[in-house]
Amino acid sequence: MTETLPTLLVTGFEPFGGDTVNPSEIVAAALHGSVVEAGTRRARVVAQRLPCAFGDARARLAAAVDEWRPVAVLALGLAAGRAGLTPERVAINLADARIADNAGAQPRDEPVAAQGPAAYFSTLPVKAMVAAMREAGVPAELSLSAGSFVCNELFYGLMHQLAASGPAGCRGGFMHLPLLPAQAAGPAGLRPSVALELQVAGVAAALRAVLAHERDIAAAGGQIA
Ligand code: PCA
Repeated sequence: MTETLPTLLVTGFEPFGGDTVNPSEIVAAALHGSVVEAGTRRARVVAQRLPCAFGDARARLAAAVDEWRPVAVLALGLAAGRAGLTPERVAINLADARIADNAGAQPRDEPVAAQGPAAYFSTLPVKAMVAAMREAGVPAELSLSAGSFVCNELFYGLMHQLAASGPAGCRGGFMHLPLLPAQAAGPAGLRPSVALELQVAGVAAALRAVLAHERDIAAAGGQIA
C-alpha cells in the first residue's frame, strides 16, 4: 500500500519564445513522484506542466491547487541568462510583455488582478532555499523580481489565490531556472547554463528546505540596486 503523504506541487512551463525545450518542465517531470524528506517531515512531489500563456497558466495552476490541496507550491520557469537557480522574492501586479506568449497575447501595462495589492511576497523560505542549494553544490542566488511576463503573472496569481481561498496553511513561491548547456549557444553568443542533473538536485534541495523551514532563516541578502 502506498503511504498517503502531503503533496508538494511543482510546476514547469512548456517551451516559449523560440526555444524548443524548457528546463522547468523537464526538472518538474524528473521530480514527479519523488519523496522529499526533511527530519521527520515527508511529502510527495506532484508535477504539473503549464502552458506559457497569460491567464491559461494561472487557471490551470489554480485548478491543480484545488485538486491536490498541497502543503506548498513551487512554480518553476526559465530565465535565460541567469547563472544559477534563483528563488523569487516578490510577485508584482503587472503584466507587461516584451514578446507574445504562446497564444499570441502581449499585454502592456495591465494589472494581473484589477483589485489586487501591488505585490505579494513569496511565502516560501527563499533564503533557506538558496543556502540549501549552495550546500548541495548548486549555483543559487536570491532574485528580487520574476519580471512582468507569464512567470510573474503565474506567481502573482498563485499568491492571490492562496491569500484569498487557501488551502489553509499552503505556502507558495516561484523559482527561475537557467538554460541547459545545449541551449547556451545562440545568436547572442554564449549564455550561462547549468546541467540538468544539477538543476534537478538544486530543486530537490530547495524542496527539502521548504519542508524543513516553516519560516525563513535570518541571513544577509537583498540587492543594493
Ligand atoms: N519563463 C517565462 C515564462 C515561461 C518561462 O519558463 C518567464 O520568465 O516569464
